[in-house]
Amino acid sequence: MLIYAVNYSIQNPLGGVAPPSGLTWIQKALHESGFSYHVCDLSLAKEKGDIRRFIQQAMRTYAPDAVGISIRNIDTSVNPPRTFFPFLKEVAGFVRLETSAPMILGGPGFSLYSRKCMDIMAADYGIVGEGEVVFPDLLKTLFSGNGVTPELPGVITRRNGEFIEIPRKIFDNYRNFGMARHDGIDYDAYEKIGGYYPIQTKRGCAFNCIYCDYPYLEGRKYRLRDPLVIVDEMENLSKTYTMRHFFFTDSVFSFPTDFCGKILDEIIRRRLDITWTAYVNPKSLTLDLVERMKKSGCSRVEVTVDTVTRPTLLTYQKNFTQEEVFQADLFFRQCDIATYYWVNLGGPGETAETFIRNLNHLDRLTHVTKGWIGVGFVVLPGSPLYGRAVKEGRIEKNGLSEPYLYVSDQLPKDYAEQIQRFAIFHPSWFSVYDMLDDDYRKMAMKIISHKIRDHWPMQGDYGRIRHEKYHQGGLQVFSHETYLKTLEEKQQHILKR
Ligand code: B12
Ligand code: SF4
Repeated sequence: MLIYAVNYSIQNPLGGVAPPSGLTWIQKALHESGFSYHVCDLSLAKEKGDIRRFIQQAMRTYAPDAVGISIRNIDTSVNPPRTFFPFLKEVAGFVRLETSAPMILGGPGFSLYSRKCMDIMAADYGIVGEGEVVFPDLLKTLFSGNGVTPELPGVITRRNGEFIEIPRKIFDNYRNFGMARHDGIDYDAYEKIGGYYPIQTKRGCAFNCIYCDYPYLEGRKYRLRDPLVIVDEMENLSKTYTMRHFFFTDSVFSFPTDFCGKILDEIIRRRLDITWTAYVNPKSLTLDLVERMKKSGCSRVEVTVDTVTRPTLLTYQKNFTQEEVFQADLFFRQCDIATYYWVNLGGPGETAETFIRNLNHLDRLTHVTKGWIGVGFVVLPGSPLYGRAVKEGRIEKNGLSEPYLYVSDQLPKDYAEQIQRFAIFHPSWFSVYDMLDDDYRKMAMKIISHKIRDHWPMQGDYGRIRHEKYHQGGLQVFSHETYLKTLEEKQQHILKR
């Protein structure tokens, strides 16, 4: 049994709909090793009560010999971060009520917080990192019944109450993994909730942005799939189900640019009737590549610039220059590609001066379909920021069992008010602070309940309403402390209801 443990409450268009992409690769590996499997996808549960029902039904129907749980999310990664550990504990509890079969954990969230997950979920085994090779091998060893503790790369388990952890491995033969298997995933249900097929073209990121754990999760060297196989997979999916939308799950889809170009050319050559979106980086973008993006069905790009001043681009260790950010903005405008910008102010090295300069530079971007301003970074195990936070005495070495948010202590006192004012005068920009506005929440609820995939026009409308409201005196800006306090009160109120 493969359980996709994604909290149903964040499976919505604003948080991004994410089908179990890791499990598509696990399915493929199990199939090739001769195992049969069933997927229990908790992210399709609509109500809280469905979680137990989904698990119970799946367990009683299939009586599995082993249960693999895919742990994707650990927290919301916004300010303040909300942890999903209680949800994960609940999932494990429901599984244990049904079976004593070995429980094996994996997934990106697990790879970041393996010990904590093992503890709160009382799991038997976990696999840190990629699962294609190790998961079937672990099952074979367990089912062979010789009682040997499997010494396989990435496996974590306990012996006499102590953790045993075998170092993980990054697999060089990724290119030979071929094509993921999507048969256990209900893409028609995902189509109804505004989903995208997850499709991976490579693993790894050679850059070293300070807050980022993707190189830790996927490796620092690019491992590329065959472009023909990638587009075969896309073509098969688009012919099998009704959904037409793809999300390239690569850390950065646009880099290396020549590899990205080969995939785009193949989609264009086959005239696939699809749309796609992806994380795109300003590094080395050319007008020619952006034109091919448009021609191959790009519906929007997600650009994680994070910061735009020269000093903070350096402290954030971003791999592109300020000039490349503005150049990319121009290309997207020329090709009329919708652009979501992700900015995170208040990270390491941010000062009062760079903070204001950042806002001024954001004002210079000409083609922002939607922009999001976050404050601070959740410190992720495996990221360079982790080491810096330890050095600065913010967190203890090996002491990260709960999400910790890193916010620069040199920000101007009224940074929250400044972000809100910036957004009010730039209707395409939003931030965590909008979440306290009832009109924003209403708009978000409408998007969620009507499953509106392309929701930026509605957000743009809200941006304009917000501007008018502010002028009419119906909208006050507030401090970060007030934000935290009010958010807490609102959440308590919802919990009571
Ligand atoms: C693409 C992506 C997205 C896309 C997904 C689009 C789509 N259609 O799928 C979008 C933008 C929607 C998105 C949204 C969010 N994301 Co995101 N996302 C990613 C990203 C870059 C890739 C995930 C992926 O698909 N990988 C490809 C698959 C093949 O790899 P995999 O899942 O890791 O699976 C492998 C192994 O983990 C393992 N494995 C997986 N399952 C299992 C199960 C078992 C039993 C075993 C043994 C092994 C195993 O084997 C697999 C094959 O090798 C990761 C970062 C990363 N580089 O991993 C973040 C990541 C998963 N996201 C993260 C977060 C937080 C979120 C959001 C909550 C953000 C938010 N506040 O909205 C939302 C949640 C959405 C949701 N509904 O769950 C975090 C989760 C960790 C954490 N801090 O909680 C990550 C790790 C990024 C980070 N900052 O660290 N995301
Ligand atoms: S933020 Fe993007 S470019 Fe930077 S290290 Fe992470 S995945 Fe690579």
